[in-house]
Amino acid sequence: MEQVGGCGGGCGCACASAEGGSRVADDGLCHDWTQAEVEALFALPFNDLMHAAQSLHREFHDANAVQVSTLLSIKTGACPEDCAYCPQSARHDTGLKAEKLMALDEVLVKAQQAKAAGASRFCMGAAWRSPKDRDLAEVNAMVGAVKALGLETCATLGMLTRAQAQSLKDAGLDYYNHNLDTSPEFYGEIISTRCYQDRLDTLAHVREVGMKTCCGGIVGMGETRADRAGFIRALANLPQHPDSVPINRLVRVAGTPLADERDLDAFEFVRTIAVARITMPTSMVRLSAGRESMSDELQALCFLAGANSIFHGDKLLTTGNADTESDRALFAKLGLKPLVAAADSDCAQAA
Ligand code: SAM
Ligand code: DTB
Ligand code: SF4
Repeated sequence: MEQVGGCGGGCGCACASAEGGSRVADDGLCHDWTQAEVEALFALPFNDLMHAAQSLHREFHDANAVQVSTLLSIKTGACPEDCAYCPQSARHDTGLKAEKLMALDEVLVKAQQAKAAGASRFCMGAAWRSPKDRDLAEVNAMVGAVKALGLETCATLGMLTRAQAQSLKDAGLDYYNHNLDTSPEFYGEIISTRCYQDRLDTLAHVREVGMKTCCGGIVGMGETRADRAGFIRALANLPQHPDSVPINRLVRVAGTPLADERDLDAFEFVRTIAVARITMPTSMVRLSAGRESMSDELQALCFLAGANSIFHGDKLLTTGNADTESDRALFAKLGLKPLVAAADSDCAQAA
């Protein structure tokens, strides 16, 4: 088999660096992928790519366990940002009804339902550029109450200062989701109201206070393969690999600038998952938005490529998700089991 290149072999795969030496950092992982190396992974024959991804996957994870999260939009719509994909931007006429921050007791009912349906993590999303301090106090109360149900907690509230990150951490938040979304080069085509560095700064604040990061992005927005490689490279070269890496396939929403975007080729989507798995071998890779329009066979290929996390529940934030009954049937057909939350890590590492 061709060498997949780049990691020096230290992260457990069959890679050899172009220079011949080990490039493994203190955490045993590689954070210095070149664009050429990541593009070379994308260009591998499909079977070789899948083999490399599945081999690494088995080294670091239980191959048949899938982590299950449920999303809730706790504050919907009227967002001042201009993200071209997003139905919640006030700049796009998507017909979405804006709603204010949900009450704590309503959130708790949803969290209980999610737990009963098998979720181990509950992720609360708000359509904010960044939270105001009085909003954060309410979110902190939600975090504490959801955690008390025995669920892992995750939130995605926009940009955070370090003090805001600390306050969420103190409230018991386990994960903060903040996506890079795409490559640094393509980013300006999609969002103009905040820059890549703003996102990197928020991720740094989250890491600095010791919270786990959930960071990924979207494919199928009209980007090139080089952009997809640049996006994965940006994630893999972060000072710490994100604990969770959500890979979203664009959900096209009428009224957004990307409503008429062409479908991304299904194999290219699977390749993106595989390259994420190879470059970030210990991270949980989430087959995220877009599952509603995927066949069982495509989802199975994504699991084979190393995806080991999903969003479960009828809704994502504002759009539909794969039907819960279909998920149950798919897990049964594939012999997959929901991953039970570990005390301090969601990564079922073999090593
Ligand atoms: N407002 C916060 C922010 O942007 O940081 C948090 C919520 S935002 C909806 C979270 C993520 O959802 C985005 O970064 C994007 O990756 C994803 N997302 C939003 N709309 C999407 C769509 N139509 N298709 C796929 N993913 C989408
Ligand atoms: C992520 O990367 N995907 C989720 C979660 N993080 C918050 C959100 C997907 C949103 C899809 C569009 C919607 O439902 O509004
Ligand atoms: Fe607002 Fe987040 Fe949607 Fe961007 S992705 S418009 S910041 S809710």
